[in-house]
Amino acid sequence: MDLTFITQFLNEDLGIDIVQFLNKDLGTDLTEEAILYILGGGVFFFLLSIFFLIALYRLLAKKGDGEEISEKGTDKQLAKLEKAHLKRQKQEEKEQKALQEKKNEARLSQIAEEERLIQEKLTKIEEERRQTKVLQSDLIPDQEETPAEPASFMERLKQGMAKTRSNLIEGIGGIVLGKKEIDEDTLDDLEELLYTADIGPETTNRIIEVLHHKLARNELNDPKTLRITVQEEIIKIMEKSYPSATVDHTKPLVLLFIGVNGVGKTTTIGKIAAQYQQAGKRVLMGAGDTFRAAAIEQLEEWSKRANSDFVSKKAGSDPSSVMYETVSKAIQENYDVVICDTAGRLHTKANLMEELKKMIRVIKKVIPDAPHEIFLVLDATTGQNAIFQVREFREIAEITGLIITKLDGTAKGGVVIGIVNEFDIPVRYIGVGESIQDLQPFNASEFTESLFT
Ligand SMILES: Nc1nc2c(ncn2[C@@H]2O[C@H](COP(=O)(O)OP(=O)(O)O)[C@@H](O)[C@H]2O)c(=O)[nH]1
Ligand SMILES: [Mg+2]
Repeated sequence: MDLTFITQFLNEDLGIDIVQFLNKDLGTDLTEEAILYILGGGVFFFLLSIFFLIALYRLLAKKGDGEEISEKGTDKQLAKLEKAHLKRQKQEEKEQKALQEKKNEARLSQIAEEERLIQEKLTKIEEERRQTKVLQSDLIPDQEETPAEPASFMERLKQGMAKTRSNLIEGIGGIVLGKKEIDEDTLDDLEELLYTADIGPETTNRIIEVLHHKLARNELNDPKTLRITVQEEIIKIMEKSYPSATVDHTKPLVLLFIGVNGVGKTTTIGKIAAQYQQAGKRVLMGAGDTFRAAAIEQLEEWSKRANSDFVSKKAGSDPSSVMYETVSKAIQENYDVVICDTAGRLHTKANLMEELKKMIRVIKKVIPDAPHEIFLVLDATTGQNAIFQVREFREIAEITGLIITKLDGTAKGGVVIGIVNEFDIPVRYIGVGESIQDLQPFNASEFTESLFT
């Protein structure tokens, strides 16, 4: 191998004469060839060791990398495991939560169901209690019915109207107390009083307007004139008259009673039946309130008390078929008066309308001009609610007369004035108690008298 390039490189490029340096400067005795081999070997070993070092370095580096890589891989795996664990944990939590929610829901609906059952039981108890009360008061002959000295109807009416009267008269007295003359403030106070006396907004406005006119014309100077003007205006309202109703020559005379639950329909039917019977008429009752068995029993008891006959079907039957049977029987057996009871506790107005319309249609099938009277029964103690009921029922049936019950002891008797003023339907009867003689034909002037004296 030609190694002269080494000496050439040392000599020419670095300026070192290696032969001279070794032999002369260091005193060795080496041939140029030997020096060249030594140098060549040196370079060879140098290059070889560099090569080894590089290889070693790379080997170590690779090992390091590997360790790092495998460390990285483990971390990744750990993170993955951690993530999966978290996911599973979350899933479990979610399932646990859903399960708890389901449990809560089930518990809630169980509680709601329990509540509903309790409510149902309470309603049933209340209904039974009420019915027992109604039946007791209706079945057990009333001791008060035959008092030693029976008070006249007018006396009972006055007694019954005592609260309404004192509210109105004492109320007006209180407003004008200590006043020498009447002004707008006085009229405002009076307006409020009339509202609270259940006269109704329309009628109150009518009375107040008249007073305003009088005040403007200087015709309302003192408290006495104010009281007299109110009284006169109420008398004017109550003066409305209608042709007498009962078609005496009609046979059978068919009367249909309508109105909301509890106003006194069945009781009033019993009282009217008793009065017809006392007048020598044969009366047949139809139990059109088929809603509850107790309602049928109540009418049956009244029919016994009133010595009249009675047609019924089992609870839940179609009231129209009861109407049909009652009216047909009345014709066949020559009854003078037919009185039909109805239910007032239907859930919706549409239902009530359809059922009543059907009943009227069925009655007309047997007697085309019947029912000869459709009486709407109103409870005076409900105050202005009675006015709303007239409006509602007027849409359902052609009401021919109103009956206002429970005028005994109520402070809301003023509602009769509102009803007379607002509707062109005659008030035919008023009730002032639970016994037979406590129902009388309505007499407007007697009623007005009961309001002021
Ligand atoms: N104080 C009083 N109670 C009455 C009068 N008319 C009816 N009642 C009572 O009102 C309650 C309901 O009467 P009821 O005839 O069953 O009403 P219906 O649901 O409309 O048939 C009963 O307890 C009756 O005794 C009345 O003029 N004065
Ligand atoms: Mg009834």
